[in-house]
Amino acid sequence: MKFLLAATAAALVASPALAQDAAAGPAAQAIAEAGPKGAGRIESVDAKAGTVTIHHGPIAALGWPAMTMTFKATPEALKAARPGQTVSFTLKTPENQVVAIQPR
Ligand SMILES: [Cu+2]
Repeated sequence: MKFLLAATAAALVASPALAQDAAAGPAAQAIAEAGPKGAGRIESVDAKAGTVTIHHGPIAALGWPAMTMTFKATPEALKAARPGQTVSFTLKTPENQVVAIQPR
Protein backbone atom coordinates (compact mmCIF):
# COMPACT_ATOMS: atom_id res chain seq x y z
CA MET A 1 0.00 0.00 0.00
CA LYS A 2 2.83 2.33 0.88
CA PHE A 3 4.36 1.55 -2.50
CA LEU A 4 1.08 2.18 -4.36
CA LEU A 5 0.73 5.58 -2.72
CA ALA A 6 4.30 6.47 -3.67
CA ALA A 7 3.67 5.37 -7.27
CA THR A 8 0.52 7.47 -7.44
CA ALA A 9 2.37 10.50 -6.13
CA ALA A 10 5.09 9.95 -8.72
CA ALA A 11 2.47 9.76 -11.48
CA LEU A 12 0.97 13.04 -10.38
CA VAL A 13 4.37 14.71 -10.26
CA ALA A 14 5.15 13.37 -13.74
CA SER A 15 2.12 15.06 -15.34
CA PRO A 16 3.08 18.01 -17.56
CA ALA A 17 0.63 20.44 -15.95
CA LEU A 18 2.09 19.89 -12.49
CA ALA A 19 5.64 20.02 -13.86
CA GLN A 20 4.89 23.55 -15.10
CA ASP A 21 3.53 24.54 -11.70
CA ALA A 22 6.69 23.16 -10.16
CA ALA A 23 8.72 25.85 -11.92
CA ALA A 24 7.16 28.29 -9.44
CA GLY A 25 9.49 27.34 -6.59
CA PRO A 26 12.71 25.47 -5.82
CA ALA A 27 11.08 23.07 -3.35
CA ALA A 28 8.36 22.09 -5.79
CA GLN A 29 10.96 21.76 -8.53
CA ALA A 30 12.96 19.31 -6.43
CA ILE A 31 9.85 17.18 -6.02
CA ALA A 32 9.20 17.27 -9.76
CA GLU A 33 12.74 16.05 -10.40
CA ALA A 34 12.23 13.09 -8.08
CA GLY A 35 10.85 10.79 -10.76
CA PRO A 36 9.02 7.47 -10.67
CA LYS A 37 10.05 5.09 -7.91
CA GLY A 38 10.43 1.33 -8.09
CA ALA A 39 11.32 -1.50 -5.77
CA GLY A 40 13.12 -4.73 -6.43
CA ARG A 41 16.28 -6.81 -6.13
CA ILE A 42 19.62 -5.90 -7.66
CA GLU A 43 20.77 -8.70 -9.94
CA SER A 44 24.10 -7.23 -11.03
CA VAL A 45 26.14 -4.07 -11.26
CA ASP A 46 28.41 -3.18 -14.18
CA ALA A 47 30.59 -0.30 -13.02
CA LYS A 48 32.41 -0.06 -16.37
CA ALA A 49 29.20 0.23 -18.37
CA GLY A 50 27.57 2.37 -15.68
CA THR A 51 24.57 0.09 -15.47
CA VAL A 52 22.61 -1.82 -12.87
CA THR A 53 20.30 -4.75 -13.56
CA ILE A 54 17.24 -4.85 -11.30
CA HIS A 55 14.42 -7.38 -11.01
CA HIS A 56 11.73 -4.85 -10.17
CA GLY A 57 8.07 -4.99 -9.27
CA PRO A 58 5.35 -3.17 -11.24
CA ILE A 59 5.88 0.59 -11.64
CA ALA A 60 2.40 2.06 -12.05
CA ALA A 61 3.70 5.54 -12.86
CA LEU A 62 5.31 4.15 -16.03
CA GLY A 63 2.72 1.46 -16.78
CA TRP A 64 5.41 -1.22 -16.37
CA PRO A 65 4.78 -4.77 -15.19
CA ALA A 66 7.34 -6.58 -13.05
CA MET A 67 10.45 -7.45 -15.05
CA THR A 68 14.21 -7.71 -14.98
CA MET A 69 15.95 -4.92 -16.82
CA THR A 70 19.24 -3.09 -17.08
CA PHE A 71 19.26 0.63 -16.31
CA LYS A 72 21.86 3.32 -16.85
CA ALA A 73 22.69 4.71 -13.42
CA THR A 74 24.46 7.71 -11.97
CA PRO A 75 27.87 7.04 -10.34
CA GLU A 76 26.28 7.85 -6.96
CA ALA A 77 23.50 5.31 -7.47
CA LEU A 78 25.97 2.67 -8.71
CA LYS A 79 28.03 3.10 -5.55
CA ALA A 80 24.95 2.29 -3.46
CA ALA A 81 24.10 -0.82 -5.50
CA ARG A 82 24.97 -4.27 -4.13
CA PRO A 83 24.01 -7.45 -6.02
CA GLY A 84 21.40 -9.44 -4.12
CA GLN A 85 20.19 -6.40 -2.20
CA THR A 86 16.50 -5.52 -1.98
CA VAL A 87 16.12 -1.84 -2.75
CA SER A 88 13.92 1.09 -3.59
CA PHE A 89 15.13 3.18 -6.51
CA THR A 90 14.28 6.45 -8.20
CA LEU A 91 14.25 7.00 -11.95
CA LYS A 92 14.85 10.13 -13.97
CA THR A 93 12.55 10.25 -16.98
CA PRO A 94 12.34 10.09 -19.93
CA GLU A 95 15.71 8.31 -20.13
CA ASN A 96 14.84 6.03 -17.20
CA GLN A 97 18.20 6.51 -15.55
CA VAL A 98 18.52 5.32 -11.96
CA VAL A 99 19.45 8.39 -9.92
CA ALA A 100 19.08 6.97 -6.39
CA ILE A 101 19.12 3.55 -4.71
CA GLN A 102 18.10 2.93 -1.10
CA PRO A 103 18.26 -0.40 0.75
CA ARG A 104 14.86 -1.53 2.03
CU1 LIG B 1 11.45 -2.59 -16.19
